[in-house]
Amino acid sequence: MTTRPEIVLVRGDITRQDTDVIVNAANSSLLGGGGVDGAIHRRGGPAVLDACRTLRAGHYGRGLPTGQAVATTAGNLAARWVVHTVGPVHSTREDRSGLLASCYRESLRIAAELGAGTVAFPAISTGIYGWPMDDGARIAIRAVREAAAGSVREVRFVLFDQPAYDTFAKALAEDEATG
Ligand code: AR6
Repeated sequence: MTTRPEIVLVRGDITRQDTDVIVNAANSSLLGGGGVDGAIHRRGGPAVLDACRTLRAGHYGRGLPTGQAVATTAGNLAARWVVHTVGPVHSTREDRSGLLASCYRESLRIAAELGAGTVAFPAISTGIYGWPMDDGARIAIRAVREAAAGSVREVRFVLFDQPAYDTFAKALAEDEATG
């Protein structure tokens, strides 16, 4: 029997989470940036960047494609691993929601491969990549509900401010209502 992970919403800073995995909203270079990415590298320290550089020197020589995910050490963070994923830049001309769902699905697949019990996600693509929060929240919750999560018993969405938290709470309630 596979049990679905519990979805938990918290308002806070993802770099402060004590989950086994924290997910980074990275870019395909894997070499850092602003937003969540900058905060994770700052608090995780050089071990995270070193691990990313090693990935770039090996299998990910061309970078990590949008919608995919890869794990590294979490360095000085409380988490055991960082799973880096690359969200799509929002577009009004093209539907990229499948790529955004893939970020959540692939991150959970990697977390389960590691045997992680708890995973913290930021609202991927809803910052610098411009995704509207309500749509980003709906896609995130649906993707997590539908994913094969293996060992993962808790998925924690870490929302940076109250409007983001409220938007996720509404999307979660609506998703539960529609089954
Ligand atoms: N904890 C939790 N959520 C946060 C934090 C934090 N410490 N900091 C920001 N957020 P973003 P993206 C929220 O821009 O849109 C980077 O330069 C933020 O309010 O971090 O996927 C990468 O290198 C927003 O709701 O990620 C890429 O180039 C959400 O996290 C690019 O940004 C995601 O915002 C990725 O852009």
